[in-house]
Amino acid sequence: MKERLQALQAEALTKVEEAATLSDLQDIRVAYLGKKGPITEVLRGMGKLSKEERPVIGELANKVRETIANELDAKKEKLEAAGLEKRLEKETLDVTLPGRPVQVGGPHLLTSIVEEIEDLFIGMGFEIKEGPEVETDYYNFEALNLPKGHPARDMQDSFYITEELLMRTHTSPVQARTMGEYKGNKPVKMICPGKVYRRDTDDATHSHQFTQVEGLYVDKNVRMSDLKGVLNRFAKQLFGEDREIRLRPSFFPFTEPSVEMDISCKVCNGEGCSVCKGTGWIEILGGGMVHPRVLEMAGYDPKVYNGFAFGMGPERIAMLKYGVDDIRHFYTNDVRFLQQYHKA
Ligand code: 2NM
Repeated sequence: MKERLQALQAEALTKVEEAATLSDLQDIRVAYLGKKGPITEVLRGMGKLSKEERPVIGELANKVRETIANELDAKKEKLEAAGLEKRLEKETLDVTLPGRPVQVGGPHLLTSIVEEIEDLFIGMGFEIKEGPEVETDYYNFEALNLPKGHPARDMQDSFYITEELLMRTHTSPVQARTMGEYKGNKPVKMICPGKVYRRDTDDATHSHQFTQVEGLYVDKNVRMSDLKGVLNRFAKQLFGEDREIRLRPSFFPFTEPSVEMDISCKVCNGEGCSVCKGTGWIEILGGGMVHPRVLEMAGYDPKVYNGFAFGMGPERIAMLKYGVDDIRHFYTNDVRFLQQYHKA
């Protein structure tokens, strides 16, 4: 029996030695140490042994069992360590590789232009004012010297919500509201950027929704030359110090006299080209001296106060400054267009 146990131990240890996988080891464990294994069988047959032999064989059987178990455990640890080593080798990570570039967003070109215009006027002492996009008929038309039946009301075909409410067709109602707020007894120096709406068919130069920035300066002794000075600074700062401006007479219901402002064409430097249609000048905004009726309706005495106002379209300004050929690029949000204007 002793020889049988020793042979079993030798046999088991050889198999452990040769085992290549964890599942081999499990098979060996079941085969030798399991309930139906040979060692259990030997122990079962101990009843037939003499009183002297029994403890000796018992002790040996336990030792054999323990030796095999220890070897199985040791080999298991070895296989596991080798497996881990192999996996780590396969999964090596080169931390020195350059990272994949992350797509970083940035402000929309229109946002950048509006902010540039805002900063420029803040620098000249204007405050920024906002107002509702759904306006009353009164503030959008009436208070701006556009009474019912005025042809300009049909001209700017509007999105009406009710008889009295519409999507604002310009940002001037914000100025009418501000003048009303200041109750006709303190100066107003403001610009109002924002979205406006007109019933137009969209094409390369028209959009039913677009952006405006309008300015207003009301005080005692405000003159046309003040308007010219402010607009000259604006044009040079935005388009380049080498640009010239000129004012041409025009007409708006809310200003008298009214003007339109051109800047000298940067493409041909005034020589005449396709961008300026041979004139050497490009129209960029309109303005004038606030109509006495507009001041009066807002509560300002036109004999004491006067003012200038102007309005521009940031889309048009951005198109001229960056050579954008279609206003719809601002709204279709093709990242290939938008990304060109993200500053580094
Ligand atoms: C323009 C042209 C001329 C203008 C007038 C006013 C207000 F509220 F003071 F009457 N705001 N904006 C104005 C005047 C706007 O845009 C081409």
